[in-house]
Amino acid sequence: MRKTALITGVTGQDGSYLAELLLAKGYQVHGLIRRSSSFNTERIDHIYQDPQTPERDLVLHHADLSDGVALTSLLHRIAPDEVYNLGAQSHVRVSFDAPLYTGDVTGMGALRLLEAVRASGIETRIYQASSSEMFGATPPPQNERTPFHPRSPYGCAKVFAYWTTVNYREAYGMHATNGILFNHESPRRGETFVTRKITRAVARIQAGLQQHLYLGNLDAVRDWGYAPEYVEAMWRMLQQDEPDDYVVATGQAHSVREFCQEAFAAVGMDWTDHVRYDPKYDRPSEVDALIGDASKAERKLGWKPAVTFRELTAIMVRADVGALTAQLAGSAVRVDR
Ligand code: NDP
Ligand code: GDR
Repeated sequence: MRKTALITGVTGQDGSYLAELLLAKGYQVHGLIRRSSSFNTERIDHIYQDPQTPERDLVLHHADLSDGVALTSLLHRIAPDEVYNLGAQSHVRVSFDAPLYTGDVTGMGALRLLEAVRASGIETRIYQASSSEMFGATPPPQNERTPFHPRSPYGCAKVFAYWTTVNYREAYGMHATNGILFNHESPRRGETFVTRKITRAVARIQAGLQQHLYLGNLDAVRDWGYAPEYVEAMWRMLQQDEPDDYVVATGQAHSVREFCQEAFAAVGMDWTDHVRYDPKYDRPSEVDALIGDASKAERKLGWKPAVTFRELTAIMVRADVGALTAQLAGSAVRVDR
C-alpha cells in the first residue's frame, strides 16, 4: 500500500524539501496551504500538479492552523499515515511584534492539530517541528536533556507545542515525536532570516544594485545546517517503532559576523566595506549561542550532517548570484523588446 502524509507548512522552506523527499519515496503527499491574496506556492510550483490530474501525487488543501474544525475534517477525510506539523509563524523577531498571533499559530496550532488527530479517531504518526529556540538562554552545548529557557514569544510558543506533543504521547499513546532542530538554511530560506538576507545582499551589492546591508547583532552564535539534510532526519524519526524526541544539529558554531565574512569573501568582497548596524534588527531579548549535540540522532537514526558551514554559505551565495543574474538578463530582454 502506498503511504500518505500530510504536511502543514508545505509552502515553506522545510515543507518544500520534505514534500520532494516523500514524493521520491513514493508517498502521496497532502499539503496544507493557507489562503493568500497572491500566490504563495513558489517553493512547490515545480512539483505542483493540476487538480484535474488523476491520482495526484501532491494534493493541496486550503486550511489554517487557527481553524481546528477544518483540521479535524481534513484529517478525517485523508487519514494520512504520517503528519508533519511544520506550519508556524516562524520568525523570532516578528514574534515580538505579533506575540498573540505567534502564540496562537505556533503554539495553539500544534495543540489543534493533535486534538484533531485524536478527535478524528485516525491512527497516524505525528512530527512536531520543535526548535533550538526553546533552549534560549541555557548555555551550549544543548541536547535532549537541556532545560528550556525561551527568550521570545516564538520560543515560548514552541515550548508549549513541545510539551503538548509529549503530553499527547503520554496521555493517549500517540506516536507523536518532537524534532528539536537547530537553524538550517538553503537557497529556499525566507529572505528575512539572517543567512538569506546576507547572501541576497551579497548578490545585489556585487551587481551594483545596493551598497550597504543593515544588520542587528553580529555576535549571535548559531549552529547552521543544510535544510535538505534536516528533512531526512524528520522522516527517519517517524520510521522508528517508538515515538521520541531528538536534537538535530551540526555541532559547529559560527557567529553572524563569520557568516558575513564567508559570504562576502565567496565573491571576493570585504564584508566590512558593506555591512552596517541598524538597532531595529535587535531583539528585546536575544539568544546568544545555540550549539547542538545531535549524538542521539546519530546513534538512533543513523543521521549525520555532511554539508559544512563553508559549503552551505557557498551554495546560498551561488544560488542568489545565479537567480539575480537570470532575473537581470530577463529584464534586459524585456527592455530590448
Ligand atoms: P517557513 O517560515 O519557511 O515556513 C512556515 C510555513 O508555515 C509556511 O508554509 C507558512 O505558509 C506556514 N504557515 C504560517 N502560518 C500558518 C497558519 N496560520 N496556518 C497554516 N500554515 C501556516 O519555516 P521553515 O520551513 O524554515 O520551518 C518549518 C518549521 O520548523 C516551522 O515550524 C519552524 O518554526 C520550525 N523550525 C525551523 C527551523 C529552521 O532553522 N528553519 C529550526 C527549528 C524549527 P505561507 O507560505 O503561506 O507563509
Ligand atoms: P533565528 O534566525 O532567530 O535563529 O530563528 P534568524 O536568522 O532570524 O536570526 C539569527 C541571528 O541573527 C541575528 N541577526 C539578525 N537576524 C535577522 N533575521 N535579521 C537581521 O538583520 C539580523 N542581524 C542579526 C539575530 O538577532 C539572531 O541572533 C531561526 C528560525 O528559523 C526559527 O523558526 C527557528 O526555530 C530557529 O532558527 C532555530
